[in-house]
Amino acid sequence: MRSVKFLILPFVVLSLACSSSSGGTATPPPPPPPSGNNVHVQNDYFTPGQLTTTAGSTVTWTWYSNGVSHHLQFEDGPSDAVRNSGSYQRTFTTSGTVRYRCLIHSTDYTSGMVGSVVLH
Ligand SMILES: [Cu+2]
Repeated sequence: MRSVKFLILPFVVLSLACSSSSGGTATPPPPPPPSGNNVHVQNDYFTPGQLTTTAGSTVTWTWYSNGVSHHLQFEDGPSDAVRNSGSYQRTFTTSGTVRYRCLIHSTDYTSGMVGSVVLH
């Protein structure tokens, strides 16, 4: 009898811990804020929306979108494939401002899911 109690108790504790999250789909915690030349692709925005760095820098966009697809289209031409995970890198060689957007969640480079890289 005593050994049965010891088997059941951990199971009950685990069940209670798991039932505290509501709903069926667990949402992972938000990622820590990006630092350096990093941008997070989230739903439906970029963090930071404007990244300031130096010409010659490589910027990395990493998807934290919980499986939702987003896309990068740069105003000066390059684009990434539509994706829902992973990352994309681009090296900027000249100074100036390059705007970009997610084609799925914006209609132009000024509203919706838009961002920019300012290069000095
Ligand atoms: Cu998007």
